[in-house]
Amino acid sequence: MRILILGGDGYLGWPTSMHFSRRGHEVHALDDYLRRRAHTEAGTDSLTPILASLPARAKAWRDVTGLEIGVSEGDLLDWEVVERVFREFQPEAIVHYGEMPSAPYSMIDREHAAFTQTNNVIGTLNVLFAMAELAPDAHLVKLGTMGEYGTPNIDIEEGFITIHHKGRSDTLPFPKMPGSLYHLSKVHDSHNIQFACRIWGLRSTDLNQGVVYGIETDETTLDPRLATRFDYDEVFGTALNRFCLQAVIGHPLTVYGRGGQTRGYLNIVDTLRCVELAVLNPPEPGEYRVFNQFTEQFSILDLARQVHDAGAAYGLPVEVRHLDNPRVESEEHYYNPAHTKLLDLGLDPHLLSETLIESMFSAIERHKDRVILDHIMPSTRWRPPARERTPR
Ligand code: USQ
Repeated sequence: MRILILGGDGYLGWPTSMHFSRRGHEVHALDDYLRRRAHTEAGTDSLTPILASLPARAKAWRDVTGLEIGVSEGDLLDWEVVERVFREFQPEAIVHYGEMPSAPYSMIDREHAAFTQTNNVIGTLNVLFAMAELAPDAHLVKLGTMGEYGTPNIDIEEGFITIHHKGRSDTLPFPKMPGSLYHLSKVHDSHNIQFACRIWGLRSTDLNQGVVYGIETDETTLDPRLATRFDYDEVFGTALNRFCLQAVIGHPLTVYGRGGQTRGYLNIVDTLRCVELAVLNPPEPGEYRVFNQFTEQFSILDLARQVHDAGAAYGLPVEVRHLDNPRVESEEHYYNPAHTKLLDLGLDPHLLSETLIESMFSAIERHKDRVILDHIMPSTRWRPPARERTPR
């Protein structure tokens, strides 16, 4: 199959490109290096050293495996780029990771919020128009997020809920109450994608993914040049990856608030398998479907305790520290989202166990001299500090 990977230079996009290439698909990866630029501006970097560009990564892939990954460097906001890639590559499936992925980044200030929403919403709109005009039979596999739902006090369904209201009923999109302007950008995308399916007859799978952890996949370990990035800073690093790195370098684990915040989590190798299952089992034309993509749920404190215990077994003394929560979110809440559709398609989850945490420790240890300490503690706050009231 011809598979276009948008955001093909990222933490998930690059391993996904290699995963499909190795399984005999024709892969083309597009990226504008947004994340690399954001790191350069902030003075942060990936823990793992990664090659300097997509062409360099594709060359390393060819050297190691003899396989080709086509690459383009360009921005989804640039219609000429999008049109050219769709016209020349004629994708049958599009895996769309090509967005600004960080909740804290979107909450830094007005400029970062506007950039996040413009970049994500308009980029995706361009993809939808390119599909409608140039690849109407293609299947869009879009990376959404579990955070679109927020933490409602009822069970979360996979995308839709049947509502009985004043004697009538209908199946409607599940209500969304996201917790950041980044998560909101994905809600806006979901509405636009569903519209394009309903009105233009496109087909799409929206993968509402939980928080991903892990550092290695079957392909990244073939050669050091094929490594994927690993972020641990407060803006781009996600909870479990940050905790594992903090344990290795002897930094207290940064639990925000009471730590009862519960989210769905999955291993990076399961992300690749979920995306593959979605691509290989496309919906009908006109269909918009949603899969909740995670394998287990944990509270932040559960995770911190697991890292603490794995650290003890590994010989790392780990301290768990509760910080003032920089975010505005519930620290104790009900959480019970459905996640059966990917299991029904054949997902065989890699569950978190001490062995996996220990294997993350050893992968992190190899690069611990690269850690930039200044960017581990959170500094982005959801609410500006309360202003002093000036007496009248
Ligand atoms: N948290 C801590 N300590 C930390 C980092 C995070 O307690 O050092 C807490 C946060 O307060 C939050 C939870 O851990 O309650 C998850 O935070 P996160 O930074 O790991 O993940 P999040 O901001 O939700 O975003 C990440 C990805 C995003 C994806 C999302 C899936 O960056 O791209 O959409 O996970 S989900 O969380 O299901 O919405």
